[in-house]
Amino acid sequence: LGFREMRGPWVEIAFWNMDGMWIPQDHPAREMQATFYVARPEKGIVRDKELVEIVKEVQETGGDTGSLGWRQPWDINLAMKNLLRTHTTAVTFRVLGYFLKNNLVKLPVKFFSIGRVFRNEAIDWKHLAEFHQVEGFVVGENLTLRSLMGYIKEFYSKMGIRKIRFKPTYNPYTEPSSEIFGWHEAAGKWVEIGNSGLFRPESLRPFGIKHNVIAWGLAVERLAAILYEIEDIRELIGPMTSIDWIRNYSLPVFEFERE
Ligand code: FB9
Repeated sequence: LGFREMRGPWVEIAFWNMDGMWIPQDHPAREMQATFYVARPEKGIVRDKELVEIVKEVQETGGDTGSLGWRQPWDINLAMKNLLRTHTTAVTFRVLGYFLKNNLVKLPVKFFSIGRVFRNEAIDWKHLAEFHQVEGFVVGENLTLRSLMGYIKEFYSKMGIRKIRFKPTYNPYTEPSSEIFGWHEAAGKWVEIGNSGLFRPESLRPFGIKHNVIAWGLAVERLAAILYEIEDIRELIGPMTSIDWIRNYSLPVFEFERE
């Protein structure tokens, strides 16, 4: 689909994992029971002081975005805390902060990432403390919710999923936001196969981006669990995984549409 791959660090600064995309400092995702914080070194740095200034403004008052902001004091110390990234959207904002803020790329810009993310969640047959997130984003002229839906349909059709539905949802950094559902023939039911949205002006303003930015994400382990008909996600990653299965697995027989 003409996307370039982007990568980022597993140990991230809260600034890139949350503050830069306008997640408020009292958001539940920040709490210990959702995020792994690093004790040593406890803090990181963001060299772009001007960017930090604008993020503070937009967090507190909305700055000149027309938004009211979160109307609470923004503490830079919280934003400099080191943590294990909870989503690869942190990579997206590093790329927005570097390539787009410094006009190093011309539009349309299409990047994707596939990387490990960490959530301090209870481990069970469906949840792991770490999984691989896939994320794609596009910055371009006149992108709309329809463009996002179009990209998502094209993306999943490459994996043989053609019947797709969109259900409104909430993310602190996107509005509108939509859960993505795919019709799973074998299971005879609609399965939630991802999440998506248009980044908020408050999330884009600090990076000087005036264009709409569309993005979506999913979990590789969920995809693999359905494709390989695996009940317990712990069979896919972690101590319960059988090395023989990993070594001898063959790709499921679903045809990627060859160009
Ligand atoms: O992957 C998910 N489901 C899925 C994906 C593919 C699949 O393959 C089948 C062959 C068709 C089957 C299932 N989900 C996202 C949906 C649910 O499983 C959800 O309950 C769990 N989600 C994870 C996070 O859980 C806390 C999956 C993970 C997830 C959720 C959101 C994003 C990424 C991964 C995102 C995002 C995003 C949104 C807006 C802008 C940028 C990124």
